[in-house]
Amino acid sequence: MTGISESRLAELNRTFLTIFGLAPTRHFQAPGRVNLIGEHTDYNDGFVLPCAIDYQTLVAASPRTDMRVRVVALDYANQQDEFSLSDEIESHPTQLWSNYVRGVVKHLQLRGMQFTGADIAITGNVPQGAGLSSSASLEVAIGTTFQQLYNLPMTKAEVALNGQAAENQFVGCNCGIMDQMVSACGAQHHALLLDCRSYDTQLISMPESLSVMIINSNVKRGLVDSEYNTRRKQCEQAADILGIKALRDISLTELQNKKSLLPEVVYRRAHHVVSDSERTLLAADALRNNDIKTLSTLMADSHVSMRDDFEITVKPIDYIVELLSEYLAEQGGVRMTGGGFGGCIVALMPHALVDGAKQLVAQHYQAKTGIKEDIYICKASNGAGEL
Ligand code: GAF
Repeated sequence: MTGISESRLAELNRTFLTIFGLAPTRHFQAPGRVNLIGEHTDYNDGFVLPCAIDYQTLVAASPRTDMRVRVVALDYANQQDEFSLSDEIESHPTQLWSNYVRGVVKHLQLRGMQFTGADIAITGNVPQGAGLSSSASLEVAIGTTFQQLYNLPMTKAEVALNGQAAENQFVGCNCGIMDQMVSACGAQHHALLLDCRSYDTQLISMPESLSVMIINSNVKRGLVDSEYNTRRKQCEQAADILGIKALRDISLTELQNKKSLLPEVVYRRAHHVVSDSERTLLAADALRNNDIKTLSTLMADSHVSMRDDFEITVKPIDYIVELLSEYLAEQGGVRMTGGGFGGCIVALMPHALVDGAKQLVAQHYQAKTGIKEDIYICKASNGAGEL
């Protein structure tokens, strides 16, 4: 299923009415994302090329006047949370989902935004823990809800930055800005080329001839946070040794010339980041020009770089990428997408190849790995907004 179904929306409204006693006044959505290329480049001030997808977090909401926020999460067995805007907002001791809401609201307050409360019901269909940014979509959905209910003076990019601040400082995950930014600023039929230093964005039209397929390897993403933080530190170490602010500030050729300055592993980490950021700009051009052969090569190189230099892929994912790249034979592109250590593969391919690709994965993946995949065919979609 893509998009949120009418029946889920009706269930959201019913639950809101049952818990809060009145029907909601407004509805907002924020999408998950798939990154086409440029992985782990965002926190190095580099370039990324994600698109928002038609899997979303959906919020029903009404404003309140008594400085209270009440929330119910349909996808967590209708668990509830309630907190006061007059007291310091602290972490919820047991409900992780609540902390995304609390963190976003707290950071809105820290930005000096004025509002007097809300009743909120949340549901969604972004697969969780799959590397498709269900957390970022929740942060952006909550940020958008308050921005819209109270007409807060914030741009979409500021809603995204607020979500990232909540995730970094309240939830405690040191992510970059890509996921929140595309969830806030994505556009239908387009990928978003984002400069993660200036936050400049360009919409890149997706060729109509291509389907966006996401294959969820269903490999449990173990050690994600600790490995993510280790990669960040290695990138910072490389920048320190090279005497630059961030890996954004060196070209691939310069990096290669300075190889001997860096410990071997740190060099490979930097090599991935610098080369993937350069590939991202080339991929944006290839998409613009409908040059699928070049796109295919860039996505293949990106995968090899994540596998060998950044070491964030796992065997089952490498296997699916191999299967599909052989099948697509340069008529499309395929690579792992997202933070890594499990999660999803993204493949762009002519519509006519979709059924064959599904069959191929269904035939071989489970037999080889013992794990059953899920496949989503997505549409590049609009960023957050009112329904
Ligand atoms: C995760 C992070 F949240 C992003 O900021 C980004 O670094 C990505 O991993 C890797 O490209 O999704």
